Amino acid sequence: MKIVKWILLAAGTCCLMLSLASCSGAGPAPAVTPDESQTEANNLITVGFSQVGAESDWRMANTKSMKETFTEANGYKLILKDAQQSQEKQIEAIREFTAQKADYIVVAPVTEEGWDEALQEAKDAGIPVIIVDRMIKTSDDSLYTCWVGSDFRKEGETAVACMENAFGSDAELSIAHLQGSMGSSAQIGRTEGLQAGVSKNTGWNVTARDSGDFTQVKGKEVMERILKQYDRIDVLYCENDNMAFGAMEAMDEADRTYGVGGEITIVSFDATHAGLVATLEGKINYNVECNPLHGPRVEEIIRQLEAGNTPNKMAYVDETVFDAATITQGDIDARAY
Ligand code: GYE
Repeated sequence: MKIVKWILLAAGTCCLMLSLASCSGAGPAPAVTPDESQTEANNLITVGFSQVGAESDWRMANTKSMKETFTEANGYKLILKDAQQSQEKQIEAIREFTAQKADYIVVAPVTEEGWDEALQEAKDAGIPVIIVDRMIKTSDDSLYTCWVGSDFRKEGETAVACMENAFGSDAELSIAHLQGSMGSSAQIGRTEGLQAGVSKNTGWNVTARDSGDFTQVKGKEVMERILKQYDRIDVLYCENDNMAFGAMEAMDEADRTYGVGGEITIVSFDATHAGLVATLEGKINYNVECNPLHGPRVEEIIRQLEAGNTPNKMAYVDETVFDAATITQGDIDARAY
């Protein structure tokens, strides 16, 4: 393909030189070299990426990973659209990428439901769609080529196992549950994990439950309300680090203690750099990892597709959990996000 383009370009250049020579009369024809940058631009693989937004540290790290991977130097042209948490904007972006005839469409879907129509249009245009991070619900699996992300239900189960170890299964617990963006896979899976723990451990009660939309500001607001309403909270089950930071502000202002040796045990998710610092400081008791570095994973999928191979339809990322009692500075230093 590259060779064909170069031959055409070289032939075009020769014609141009000949015609310049014939009409200019005297003097040598000016040297016309192929526009190399133009040639390279034509060979780039175009990737349209519809990102959820910029709601959390996790999300920023995810965007950074995609930007660092899909560079021109690596052979890509990345068209990144930030949907500011709006599914409508994501659908618009998918339609734009389809109209632009992108080589690949990558979507980090804000919620699970409601993608079929836009994905069908992409499929009809012959554009492979890669779903990343959260998952979609569809009755037709052929609407996407593959998915890579986390097992959110398993993350929830890991968090519950930490609570069982800490309190024992017959403990009486009053749990405040701060949920992420409703309808997102990360919220659904982590909530399901907790629900399973509550059904199993009969002394566990979810005293308060509300969504903080994965943001620090809303996490603080929701926690303020919860603290005003309930005197006894044993565990804050918080579906991401940023909401935990907001909740900590609310607890500080209300003079409620938390973390190691505190009144309220905090279980959080993501284990971002700042989240791990808070874990090492003993402010967060347990932090379940969620890895946002999907850029290279998506690129590997694209490489396989370019080579005519069939990548795995679904790929889960390996993840761990950090405990305030055992985390080390080395764990934080090893963190790339
Ligand atoms: O946990 C949260 C972000 O979908 C895994 O979204 C992602 C979640 C992550 O806003 O911080």
